[in-house]
Amino acid sequence: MRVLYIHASRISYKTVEEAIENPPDPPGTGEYSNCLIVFTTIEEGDDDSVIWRASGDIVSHANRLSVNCILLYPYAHLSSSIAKPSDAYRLLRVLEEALRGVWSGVLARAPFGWYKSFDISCIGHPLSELSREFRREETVSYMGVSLEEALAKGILEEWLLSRNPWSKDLLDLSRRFDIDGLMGRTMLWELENKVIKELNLTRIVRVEKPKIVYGLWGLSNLARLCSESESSQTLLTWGYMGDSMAISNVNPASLLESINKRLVEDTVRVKLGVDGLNTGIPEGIALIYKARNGGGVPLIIEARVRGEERYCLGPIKSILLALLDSGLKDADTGVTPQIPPWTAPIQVAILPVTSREVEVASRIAKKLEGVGIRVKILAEGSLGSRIREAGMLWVPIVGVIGSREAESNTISVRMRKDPGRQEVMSIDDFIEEARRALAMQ
Ligand code: A3S
Repeated sequence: MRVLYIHASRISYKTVEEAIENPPDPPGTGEYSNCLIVFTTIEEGDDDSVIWRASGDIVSHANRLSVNCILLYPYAHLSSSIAKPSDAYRLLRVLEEALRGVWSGVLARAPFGWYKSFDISCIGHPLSELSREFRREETVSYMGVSLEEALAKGILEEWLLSRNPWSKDLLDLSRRFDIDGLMGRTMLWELENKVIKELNLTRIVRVEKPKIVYGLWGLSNLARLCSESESSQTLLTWGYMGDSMAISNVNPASLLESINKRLVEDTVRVKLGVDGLNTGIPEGIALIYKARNGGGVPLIIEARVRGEERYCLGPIKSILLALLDSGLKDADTGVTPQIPPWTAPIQVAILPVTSREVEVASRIAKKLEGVGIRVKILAEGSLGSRIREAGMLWVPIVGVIGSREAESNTISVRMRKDPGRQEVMSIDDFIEEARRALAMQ
């Protein structure tokens, strides 16, 4: 389906002569002001789901222009593969009904099947001329109707359709955590290893990358991969670290909860199969995490595939981004955001107050690395800016060494999970405390 939008201060038209045998609409004239004219060509293969998607776009454009009228103008000239008149007319009526359900202004439709003369005064601002095309997507439907129709009828929540669940804040945060760089890969490596170990995954299978992994469209892709995968206890992987999902016969909800309980608390259960979302899975449930800005992130699919209970967890990168997202939700309520210490790329930051303490800081860092802890010495800039830098990276443990601590072979420690408490302890006690705090729960 192709449309041409014209924002006109005025349009008038009148039928001149019949363009097809027995046009379905009678001859007539029309005149409208401050109108969004939608020249519409219905193309071969268009179906109701295309119409529902177009209706959403038309209304949002009409609202953006704050016009007081939408004029549907049947127009057979925007495509070289136009639908035959009977199909075109039926779908234009469906479009008119779909718009009537969501548009409160004047809604008009020019007569179908006629040659018409018309006068238009296009306003000429940057959004006053736009063209769009709408294509059929996989026939994903919900409760037996297209997703757009389910949305328009209020049986499906808008945020579940969102394909981009991540807010600007989250994208800024994931850049700060360098999600595609070394820091991010460390976090994904830790998560992937924990998933493989806890779910006892015994094989890794390469699959093609799903087109979309978020929202209901993404769920439909992941569910298809889940149902096609030969057996459970498998890690399906399609790219870099974290581009993978676990297929197991062990329900991963408790694993997800142990990583961060909000990843399960902040989810919506969507029924799959016959009276839910048709995803190629006969029956099941999907847990979709509701992102801070209202998008949908499928995290778990519970399914019955070929008679076997089967669970799909992931993609791992979605889990990591949802982790950061739930941290931002905590920050919204004044709670210090955290990540599981065992995933933190920097687990301990050591801050020598002056250059005189750098040497002792290095000695402590070496001892921590010796027991497998990821540590970084922050020595550049003022102490305040370095404490802020450690906070911006959600570092679980920060140790400060001034001249007093250096002389008494101690360190002043602040645990992120208890920001009010600051404790001076011996280096050996500190190393024991760090090992305990950073152990994988
Ligand atoms: O093609 C003759 C007239 O019949 C209608 N029509 C279509 N409209 C949209 N999509 C299709 N696939 C159509 N097939 C037929 C139109 O009303 C068309 N008339 N000359 C203009 C009227 O200004 C016109 O396209």
